[in-house]
Amino acid sequence: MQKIDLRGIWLSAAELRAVVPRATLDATAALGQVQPLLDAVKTQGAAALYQQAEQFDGVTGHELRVPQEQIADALAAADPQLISALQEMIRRVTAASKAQVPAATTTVLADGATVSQRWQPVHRVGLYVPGGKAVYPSSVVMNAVAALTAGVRELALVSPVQSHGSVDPTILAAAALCGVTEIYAIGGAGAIAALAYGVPEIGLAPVDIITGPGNIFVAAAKRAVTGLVGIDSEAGTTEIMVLADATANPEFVAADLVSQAEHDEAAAAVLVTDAPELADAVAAAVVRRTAETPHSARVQTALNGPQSGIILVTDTAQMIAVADAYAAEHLAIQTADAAKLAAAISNAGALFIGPHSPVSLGDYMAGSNHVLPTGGTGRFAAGLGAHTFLRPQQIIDYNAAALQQVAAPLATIALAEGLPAHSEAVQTRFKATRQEDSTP
Ligand code: HSO
Ligand code: ZN
Repeated sequence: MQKIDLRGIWLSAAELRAVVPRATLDATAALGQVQPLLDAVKTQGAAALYQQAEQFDGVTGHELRVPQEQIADALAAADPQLISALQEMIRRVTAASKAQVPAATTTVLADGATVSQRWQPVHRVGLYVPGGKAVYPSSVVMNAVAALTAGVRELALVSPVQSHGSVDPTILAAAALCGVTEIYAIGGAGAIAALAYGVPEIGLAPVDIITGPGNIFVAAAKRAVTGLVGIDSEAGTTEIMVLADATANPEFVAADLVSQAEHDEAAAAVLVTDAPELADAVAAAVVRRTAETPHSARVQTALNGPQSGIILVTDTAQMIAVADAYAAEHLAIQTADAAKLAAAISNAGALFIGPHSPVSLGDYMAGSNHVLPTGGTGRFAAGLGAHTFLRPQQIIDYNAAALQQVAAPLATIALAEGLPAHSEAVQTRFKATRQEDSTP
C-alpha cells in the first residue's frame, strides 16, 4: 500500500479530498451507449429484452417472468444453514429498519389551524440485482427488507438471465425468504428501462422507485430514467476507511482492509493513523493476509492500486478532518476513544465503532443496511433504508375562523406578487351572500 505523510501539513477539506486516494466511477461516459437500449425496450418491449439477453448474456428463448414453481424449487434446494443465516439477517435488518420510519407529526398554528405530516410509502419498487461474479443474496435482503418495512405494496425484482435460462437460484431463494415473488430474468440497462416504462406483454407494470447496484451501464441507465422514476444513490465500488491509533490491533485493521478489497480490483481501502508503528504493523499484516486469502490477486490489485493507501496524520484532530473530508462509505474507528471520535465526525455512510464492530458485521448481521453512499457522496446522501421509500406529505386543515385570521396578510403577499385571484379564493369564503344563494 502506498504511504502518504500528512504530518504537520494542514490542508482544507477540498485539498484533503484531492490527496486522499479513492476510486472514481463516472456513469456519464456510458449514457450515450445505454440510450438506444432504453429506447428499444420502450418501443419494442419483450422483443427488445430478448434481443438484449442474446447480445449481452448469450441466452435466448427463456421465460422473462420467473415461474412461481421455480422460485419455490430454488428455496427448497437451498442449503438449510444458509436459509437460517439469511432468516436471522432478515430479522435483524427488519428490526433496525422499523426504527427508520419517522413518526407522524401535527403542528397546531392557532385554534383550528393544523399542519400535519405523514410519511407515505411509494406503491411500487423495482429492485435490480446483479448476476455474474457478484451474486449477493445479502443485497437482496437489504433492499427488499428496507422497502417492505417502509410499507411498499409491490416489489418487482429483476436480475440477468444466467446460462441455465433463469435467475441465479440463490437470488431466487433470498427473494422468496423476503416474500418477493414477482421476479424477472432480465438484466443490464434494458432491465432498468423495463422497470421504468413497464412491459405490459409480460405483466410488468412501471415502478415508482428503482434501487439496487449494477455495473456502469446499469448506473447510467438509472441516471437516464431519473425524473420519470426515483432512484437510490448511485452505487460505486466499495470503500473502507479505518481510523486507528497506537491502541488498535494491527491484525484487526489489516483484516478489515482486506475484507472490503475482496469485492473488486477497484475497491478502495484507506488507513488513517497517527501511530507510525501501527502503520508499519498493518502494512506487514496486509502483505501476509493478502498472500493467504483466496482472492489474493484481486485483493492485491485493490490494496496496491492508486485508490488505496496509508495516511499518516499528526493527531486526532487531523484524523477527524481527513475522515470528514473523505466521507467514506464505511468508516471504521479503532482508537482508544472510538465513540467520542465518532461523535466529532459528520460525514460517513456508516460508522463502525471499536475493535468488535468490523465492516463485514455491517455487511451481513449487524441489522444496519449495507447499501451505503460511496465516492464521497456521504457528504450529502444517506444509505438505503426504509426512509428511501417514504415521502413526507403535509396535510393542511384550517377551519373558517383560522382562515379568516390570516386572510389579510395572505392578501398582502398575493397582491405584492400580482396574483389577486389567490386572495379572492380566500375572500370569497367570507362574503355575506354568495351568488348562487340569491338565485330562485
Ligand atoms: N460491502 C458491500 C456489501 C456486501 N458485502 C455484500 C458482502 N456482500 C458494500 O457495502
Ligand atoms: Zn462487503
